[in-house]
Amino acid sequence: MRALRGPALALLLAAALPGPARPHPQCLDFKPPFRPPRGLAFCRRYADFGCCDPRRDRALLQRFYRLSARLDGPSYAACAGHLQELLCQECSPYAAHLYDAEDPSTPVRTIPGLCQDYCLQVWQKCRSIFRHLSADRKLIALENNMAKFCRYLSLEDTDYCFPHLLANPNLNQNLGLVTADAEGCLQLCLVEVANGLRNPVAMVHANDGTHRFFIAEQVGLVWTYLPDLSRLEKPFLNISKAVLTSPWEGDERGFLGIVFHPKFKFNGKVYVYYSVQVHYEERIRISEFRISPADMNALDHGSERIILEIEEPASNHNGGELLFGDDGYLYIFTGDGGMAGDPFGTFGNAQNKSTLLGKVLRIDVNNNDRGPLYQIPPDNPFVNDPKARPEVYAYGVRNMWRCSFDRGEPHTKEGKGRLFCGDVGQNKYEEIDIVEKGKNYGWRAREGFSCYDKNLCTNSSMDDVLPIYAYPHKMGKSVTGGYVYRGCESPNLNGLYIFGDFMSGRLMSLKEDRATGAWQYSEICMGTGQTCMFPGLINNYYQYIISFAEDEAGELYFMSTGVPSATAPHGVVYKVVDTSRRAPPGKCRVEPSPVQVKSKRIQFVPKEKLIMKTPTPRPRLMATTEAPRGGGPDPERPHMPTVDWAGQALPLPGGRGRTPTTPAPRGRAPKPRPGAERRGQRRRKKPPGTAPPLRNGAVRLAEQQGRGRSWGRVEVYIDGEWGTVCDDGWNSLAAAVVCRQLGFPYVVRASKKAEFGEGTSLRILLDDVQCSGQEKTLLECTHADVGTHNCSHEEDAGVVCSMEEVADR
Ligand SMILES: *[C@@H]1O[C@H](CO)[C@@H](O)[C@H](O)[C@H]1NC(C)=O
Ligand SMILES: *[C@@H]1O[C@H](CO)[C@@H](O)[C@H](O)[C@H]1NC(C)=O
Ligand SMILES: *[C@@H]1O[C@H](CO)[C@@H](O)[C@H](O)[C@H]1NC(C)=O
Ligand SMILES: *[C@@H]1O[C@H](CO)[C@@H](O)[C@H](O)[C@H]1NC(C)=O
Ligand SMILES: [Ca+2]
Repeated sequence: MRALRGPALALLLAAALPGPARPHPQCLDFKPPFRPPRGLAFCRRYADFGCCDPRRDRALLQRFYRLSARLDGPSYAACAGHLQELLCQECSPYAAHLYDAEDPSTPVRTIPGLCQDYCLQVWQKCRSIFRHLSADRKLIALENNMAKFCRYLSLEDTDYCFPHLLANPNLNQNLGLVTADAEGCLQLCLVEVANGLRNPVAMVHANDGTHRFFIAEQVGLVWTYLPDLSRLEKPFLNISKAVLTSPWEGDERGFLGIVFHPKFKFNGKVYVYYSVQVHYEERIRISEFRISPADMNALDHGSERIILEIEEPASNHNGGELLFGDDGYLYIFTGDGGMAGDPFGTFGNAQNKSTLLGKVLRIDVNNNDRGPLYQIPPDNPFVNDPKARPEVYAYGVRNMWRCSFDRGEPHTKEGKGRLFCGDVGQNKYEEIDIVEKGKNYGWRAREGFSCYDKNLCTNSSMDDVLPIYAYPHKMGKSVTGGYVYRGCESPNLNGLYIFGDFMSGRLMSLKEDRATGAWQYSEICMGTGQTCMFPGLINNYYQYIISFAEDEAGELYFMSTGVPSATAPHGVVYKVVDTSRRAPPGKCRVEPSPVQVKSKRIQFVPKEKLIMKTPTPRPRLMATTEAPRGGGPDPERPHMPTVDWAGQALPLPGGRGRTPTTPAPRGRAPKPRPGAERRGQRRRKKPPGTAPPLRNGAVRLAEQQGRGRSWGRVEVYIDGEWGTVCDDGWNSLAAAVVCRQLGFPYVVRASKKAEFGEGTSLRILLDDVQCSGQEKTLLECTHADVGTHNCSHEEDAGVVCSMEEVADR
């Protein structure tokens, strides 16, 4: 066990898994192979893809010169080729396999595992070269016994030894390309980056070279994280007192967005977007804060200036994204004001340019220290339209949840500045839009590509822009917009727009066909088999995908939770990693500028583990390979990472390490979790211990549209089962009981006739419910006997509740 000791060893063991039946591409530093930045002069076979960069290649060449100087003329002629081949296996994409470095519990070989026929051939002609190649005394001792010698150098599986492995089409096809499963689902992996968060809605960076990141929780707290993933004890911002939200799952109100001014480094300004209640009126508020003069990791809480407030007629559809464009202007993404079907006014808010709801707004907050808090950019599209608010940049938006500007292709900058958004749909379709100035994105005339309001939709003067992609509700019911990947560490993902769905937990991607401009869809799954079998990587995540993020270096993250409540600390931040090809060593190194820390640091402790679906027990190693080889230090042994394994192996933000985890019992795989499933192993089950025990008469809402949990079909829990209420006499008194049970003080209306869908998978449990409105549960109202009814699911009852008094429209 040279080179791997102490914490590094513990970490290795934690990552130790039942060994592969087949090798997978992995280098001796435990990371995926890469495409060398320039060609290789010596190990040319691996010039396109492998584990050596030109520097390592030169070192191998030097070693070759040193070793061949020890050979006489005839030996050189016969053996130089073999010598080169043996040396160059360190550059093979399967190096870890050939040197037995995949299983950290066995010693690393000094000579790559050889196929028997090849070994015999080399032994016959050139066995003397081995004593120069390896200091392994045991090997040298076997030098004169061909059978024992070659057995000692053999690899367990004869197909995967050198050189047969090179000719194995299964291993060499698609090498270096993103792996997809049989259904075309791209196989990616994750790194856990932060956890224990309460509905993490946003993760942003300051663009100031510090590579800090800041994670916002819906309750109104923002935390500072350092590049080593430690969190500062003192919050960056705490406006939880002002922020309006509730513990109810799916509440769309709260702290929703944060963005650093592009010149934050110089002006210390940060903008936030949150829900507030002002005199019984619900609003969204966009405020400016300044950095604290005394602490670069905290905002000055007294510096708040309210830039803009917009009244919200209902508790859902509050938008929440804030972005700065390359133009230096602040983009604000509002929702249509809520309820269902954008019911306000003659044709809804989204198509009404004289309201700020259902819009993308663009304002200028630069030079606002004196005079107005914001100005209208002179080239805003409707500045000359007297019927339009001048802030409007684009309209016809329902509830854009997460937008991003494309950073552009790293070298050519192609695609830079494109504005991608996920717009949450009504009953049928979720969509991805590219937002452009002055354009109409269709809502409520259109939902996705289809008509929602037929009268509006057929009006040719609509002239709306269709989405680049829309998906039906069988795939997910609430889109979460993501990012075009432009990071450094996963080069194969460059140009892929990666997004997800809050309800179904599906991860998805779109790639533009540059010739046709069409967007091609691929689902993203979590890597199975050996795809994610690298130290520190996991392949599962919680289902409710809340948001995506980019760090300062452009790497991609997403946040999800197992319990989508603003008070449940089950949110995790994941970094997305493609193991099919990494960037060449050193290419993605960042050097964070120093941060002065005044508060206590809380070290990050990862909790999630790789899930092996069907662990293949690793065959016992052959007796000959069990003895530790290579007793003494060998100056000429293959290049192995020596120390700081923990600090180097993990592709983390800032390239720093993380705290080692407790070693897992060796040779046993972590048990697959309940709820892990093939499609991405997203977890549907809540973490244990979070659900309160159910009482008779408990209620829940099913078939929510979008993110709203304030309305839906009523489901009631009686004697161990969930069922529906079907009732033609269902009224607002009964609905009031349900709303109050769910924590909403107001009922907007009682919904009848299965408006929110038929709960056909459940039994009808209640009928003829008559309440005074003051009961604690529906069971306290008079009702027909449980399970006795003379109605069908077509009459399933629902409710529309509210946190505030709203007139039904
Ligand atoms: C945030 O502020 C509230 C009061 O405004 C306080 O009760 C709470 O403890 C603060 N939280 C943190 C983590 O500082
Ligand atoms: C558009 O919105 C404005 C502001 O809310 C409102 O006064 C007006 O009545 C709306 N127009 C229509 C046609 O609904
Ligand atoms: C189509 O829309 C325009 C502008 O919104 C409106 O003036 C016109 O009356 C509409 N036409 C019909 C047939 O509804
Ligand atoms: C269902 O039963 C109630 C009384 O229990 C009765 O008033 C009502 O007419 C019945 N409805 C139908 C559709 O049979
Ligand atoms: Ca649309």
